[in-house]
Amino acid sequence: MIDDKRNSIYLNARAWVLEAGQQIRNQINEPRIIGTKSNPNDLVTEMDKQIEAFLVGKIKETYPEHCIIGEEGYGDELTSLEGTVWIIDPIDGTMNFVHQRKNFAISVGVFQDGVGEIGLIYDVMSDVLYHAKRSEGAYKNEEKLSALNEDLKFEESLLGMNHYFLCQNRMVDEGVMQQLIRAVRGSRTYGSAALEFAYVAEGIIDGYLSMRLAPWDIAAGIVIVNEVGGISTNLDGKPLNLLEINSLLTCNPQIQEQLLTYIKKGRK
Ligand code: 2AM
Ligand code: CA
Ligand code: CA
Ligand code: CA
Repeated sequence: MIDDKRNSIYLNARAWVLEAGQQIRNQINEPRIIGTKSNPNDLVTEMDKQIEAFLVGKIKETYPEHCIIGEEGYGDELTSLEGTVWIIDPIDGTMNFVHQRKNFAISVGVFQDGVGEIGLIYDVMSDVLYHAKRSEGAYKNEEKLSALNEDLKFEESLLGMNHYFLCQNRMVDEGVMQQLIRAVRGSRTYGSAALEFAYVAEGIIDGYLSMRLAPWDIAAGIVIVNEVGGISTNLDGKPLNLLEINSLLTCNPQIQEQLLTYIKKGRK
C-alpha cells in the first residue's frame, strides 16, 4: 500500500474511532437493551450495533471500493482478503461494557491483500488509543512502545487468558493448563481480547491465549503486537486465518516455544 494512501486511511480511521468512542462515553450511563447471541453469556447491546453501523457508514461513504468484516453484520460477507479490507469490532469486551461500563475497546484493523497495514485499539473509557502502521512502530497515544523484552524469562512471565482455560473443556487438558499457570509468574483475565493484545504490545503482560476468536477480535492486535516484535499464531503455532475462527497465542517470542510445548501437551 502506498504510504500517502495508507496515511490518509489511518487518519480517517483514527478520527472515526475517536468519534465513536465519544458517542459511547456520551451514552455510557443510559439504560441498556441487552440481547444474547450464541449463549446466555454472549451479550450484545444496541451500542455494539450503533457503533458498527457508524463506522461502516463512514468507511462505505469514503471508500466505496473497500471491503468490511464486522462482528454485528453491517459489513460484507467475504471469501477472500484481496484488496483493502477493514476488520472491525465495535465493542470488544461487551460483557465488561455491560457489567463494568469500562474495560472495553473499539478495534479496527486495515489489511491490504491479506497484509496487516493499520491497527487501532481504543480503550474508550480510559481514552487510550493503541495504534500502529506496519513498519512504523506501535504507539500508546503519543508514546512510542518499546520493543518487547529480549531477556524475558518464562518463569517471570505474566499471561492473559480467558476463564475457559480454568473450566473442564474439550480442547485443552485442564491439568496441563494448571501446570502452565504454576510454571509462569501469574495469569490475568481482562475480558477483552483486543485490550489483551494491546497489553502484550505494551509489555505489561507477556502473552495472551484464547481458544476461539473471530477475525475482528484479533485483526488490529496482530498489527500492533507485530510492531514491537511480538508474534501471533494459533495454539498449534500455525499462521492465523482472518476469514475464520482461530485459536490464538500472541506473545513475546522469548516464551513462545515453551508456551507451545505446554499447549501441545495439553491439547486433546
Ligand atoms: P466480544 O466482547 O466482542 O464478544 C472475552 O473473553 C473476549 O472473547 C472478548 O474479546 C470477546 O469479544 C471475545 N469473544 C469471542 N467470542 C465470544 C463469545 N462467543 N462469547 C463471549 N465472548 C467472545
Ligand atoms: Ca460479541
Ligand atoms: Ca470481540
Ligand atoms: Ca464485539
